[in-house]
Amino acid sequence: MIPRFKAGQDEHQWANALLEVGAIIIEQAATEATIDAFNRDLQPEYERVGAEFQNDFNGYRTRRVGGIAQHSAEFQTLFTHPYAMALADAVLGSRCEVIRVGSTTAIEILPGEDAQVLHADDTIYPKEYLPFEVQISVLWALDDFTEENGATRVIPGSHLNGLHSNDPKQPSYPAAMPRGSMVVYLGSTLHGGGANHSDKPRKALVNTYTLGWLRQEENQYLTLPSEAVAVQPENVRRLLGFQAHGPNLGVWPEDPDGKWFES
Ligand SMILES: O=C(O)CCC(=O)C(=O)O
Ligand SMILES: [Fe+2]
Repeated sequence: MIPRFKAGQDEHQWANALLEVGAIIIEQAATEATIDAFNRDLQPEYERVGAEFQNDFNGYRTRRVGGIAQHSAEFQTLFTHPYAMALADAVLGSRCEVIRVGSTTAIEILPGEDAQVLHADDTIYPKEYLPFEVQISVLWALDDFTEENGATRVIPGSHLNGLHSNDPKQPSYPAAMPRGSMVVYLGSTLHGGGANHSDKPRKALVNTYTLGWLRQEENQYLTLPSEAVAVQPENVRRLLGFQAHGPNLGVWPEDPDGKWFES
């Protein structure tokens, strides 16, 4: 089973549970108002670009939107949520100077979609060189998640299977949870979107956080218009990658404390 916690309770257990089991659920960590406003902002984007990412892996009855920082003022609340930050720090903080985003994706699984293949998100990296956790994913339920409507499925313990394990013989469990909750999983944990057997879409926002010295999955510099970056608060800009990693990596001619961080 996926360990399940309530927002504000037993916080000292969360990181250990995540590292032990590979995934945890934290129920109702965001407010209804945040989720409502986020969903309202994203709706036109699903219509506009949602079908562009359809393929064998993502599915053909799933709509996706990336580069979320430019689409909703509510993004920052979810992206820099203290629970996400604390768990990213607990898993990754000892192996990098700063943590950065990997990707920001809204996912709407439409009725009739099949289950996604179970996979580990960190296979985008050559893990044989990186035999430790390099990222976590924080997936927000933007609708109530049920087994019927395609709640993300997770194989507890699969992060211990070894490199490039994509042999999901162990049982997977649905991350059923009320909207506003998050399921957090390690980069090496097998998981995937569930089949949607209901008659309504199932919406999620998944943000990944990685070691700050790794290449970002979603290239924020080319994805986001600079005006959209400029209006973000400093902590969001930094997390999006607009900062150096220590004194010598990802530097640029202007002083890091100049162009983007002048407040
Ligand atoms: O939509 C979901 O529940 C999970 C999607 C996912 O894991 C992915 O696309 O990498
Ligand atoms: Fe995934």
